[in-house]
This record gives sequence, structure tokens and C-alpha cells, in this order.
Amino acid sequence: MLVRSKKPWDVPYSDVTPEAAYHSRREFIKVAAAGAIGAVAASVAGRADAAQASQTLAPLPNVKKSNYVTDETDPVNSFEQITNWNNYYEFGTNKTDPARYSGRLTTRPWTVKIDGMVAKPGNYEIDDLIKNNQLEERVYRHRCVEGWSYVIPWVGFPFKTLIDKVQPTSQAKYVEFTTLIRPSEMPALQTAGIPFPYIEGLRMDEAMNPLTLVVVGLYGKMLPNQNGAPIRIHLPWKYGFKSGKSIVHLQFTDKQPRNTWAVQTPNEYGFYANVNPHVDHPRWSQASERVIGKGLFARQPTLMFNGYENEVANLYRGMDLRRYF
Ligand SMILES: Nc1nc2c(c(=O)[nH]1)N[C@H]1C(S)=C(S)[C@@H](COP(=O)(O)O)O[C@H]1N2
Ligand SMILES: [Mo]
Repeated sequence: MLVRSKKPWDVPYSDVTPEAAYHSRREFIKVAAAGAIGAVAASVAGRADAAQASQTLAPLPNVKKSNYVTDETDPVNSFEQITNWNNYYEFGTNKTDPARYSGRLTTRPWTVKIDGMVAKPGNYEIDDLIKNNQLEERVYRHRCVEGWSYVIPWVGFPFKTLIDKVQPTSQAKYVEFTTLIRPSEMPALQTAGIPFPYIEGLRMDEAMNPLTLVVVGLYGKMLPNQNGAPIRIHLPWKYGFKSGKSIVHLQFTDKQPRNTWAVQTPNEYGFYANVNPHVDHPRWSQASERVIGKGLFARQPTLMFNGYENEVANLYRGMDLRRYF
């Protein structure tokens, strides 16, 4: 048997979560759709584990409900699940390493440099980005290429609103993200086995899609370090590796970015990384996934574009998705 330790997400959901908390999370989705979320986030965070784990994280001001509420049927995962099963190789390659080792990361001051083919390049302070953009909560399913997923109440703003402000020129075809590399605070830079800094990128139309989110928080509070503080990206129809964490640089360019995993292992990871149950990874099937919190062996079918097909399929019309994986 491969079961090494009994984590909350290895056992059936009902075994780890009191009935009341279970209902409050389902409720969370409904209430978020209906009204202001401040009070709702607080009530969810009122659960003992979430309250303890997130007490040092500042609440984010002025978070509004989103127009993009999915009909996600699984409950939102707990703060504990979302922050203890992560990929952030700068802190180690085990899923629990980021929670264990990212505490030392300092995320202030923090500047995101924006340059390249853009009319208004500049250095943008994280707290200005938080203050000057209308934050909203988006509940998205997050599917990792390795075969697990969870449902996260992100806080952020559409990438499109930032792009509209900085005004890329007509030459810009892609945007490239570079993430932080800081040896004094990142213990696994030499041992993780991939090159750093971690680089990702998007086609402009993907970046401008209304679902594409610049993430600065979750559960109504500042982003925990292990989830990519203070600023990361998330595209719910793509595998998790597209969502670079702790971004320091956005460059608009006419060349397709050489994203880290595609450079590292080109036959396994491509530039597009769209969730696609019909295109398997060379070493495993992508037809199903394990939902964190539902039990180790409870797999469920993976949906085309992770279930966001209506919103994004048009971006890829006419493309051979086996070739552009
Ligand atoms: N800088 C950086 N960003 C990264 C990674 C990483 O190792 N370093 N891992 C990626 C992968 S493979 C995944 S699945 C997601 C995980 O995000 P999560 O821990 O919030 O679920 O982050 C992505 N962003
Ligand atoms: Mo991943």
C-alpha cells in the first residue's frame, strides 16, 4: 500500500469535517453568489483550523462578489487543505514542503516590474495594485497536471484590467511572467531539479480572457506564502503549472515565452497546458483526478478545459490540441 500518512485529505470528507462546517462551506458558495462576502469569509474562517492557520494573514479590504460564480458542485476546500498540499519547488518538491519552508519568505516591500512592448511600463507596488484594483472573490477549481484538484475561494482581479491600464502595443503577442528567485529565503533552488527563476507565459488573448485572475488572496485574506504570496496568477482551465507564484516581472513580447516545465521536459509539458482529459501525459492518464478531501481512491472524471469550456474553447478553435498540449 502506498498510503504513507493519514492526512485529512486521505480520508473521506465526512470523517474530517463536522457536519456544520461542511454546510457552511456549501453555503459559502451560495452566499458569495448572493451578496457581500466579507462576513461570509469571516464565518468560514471562524472554523478552528482556518482561524488558527490564517490568523497572521491580514484581511483584504473591499472584496466584492464576482459576476463569475461557477456552479461548482464540490464544496470549497478548507484553508488547511489548500495550504498544505502545494507545488512551489523553490521550497522543496514534496507537497508539504511549501507549507513547512515558505514561512521565511518576506513579501514586503514587493514590486512588480512591467515592461516590454507596452505603452506604460513601470514598477508597480503590490499594495498599490491591491488598493487600485477592485478585488473580487472567485471560486475556481484548480487542477494540477499531476492529477489532483481542489476548489479555492481566490481573491484577486481580472488580469485584463491591469493589461488595459498598461496598454501593450500591437506588436505584443504574449506576456511572460518571471517569478522570484531569492537564495537567502528559498532552500531548494539547487535541489529541486528545475531551472529558476520559474517562468511562465500566455498568449495575449488568453491573458485578456475574463476568467484569467491576478490572485492576491484566498479566503478573504492575503495570500499565504505557500500559495504564491504576494501575487500569483490563476487560469482555471489550465493545469496548475501555468500559474506562476510570487511574480516579480511581467514582460510583453512578440516571442512565445519559454516556460519552465516545457523547457525542462518538452515531451511532457507544453506551452498551452490546457486541461484535457483526452490528451494523456506520457506517463499517466489525464482522464480523471483525485479531489483533495474526497479520499485517496475517489477519482472523478476530468472535464474538458477543467469545466470552463464555454468560456474558453473559442480561444483554441482550429488548433490541434494534441500537438499544442
Ligand atoms: N514560482 C513557482 N510557481 C509555481 C510552481 C513552482 O514550483 N514555482 N508550481 C506550479 C504548479 S506545478 C502548480 S500545480 C501550482 C500550485 O499552486 P497551489 O500550491 O496554490 O495549488 O503552482 C504553480 N506555480
Ligand atoms: Mo502542478
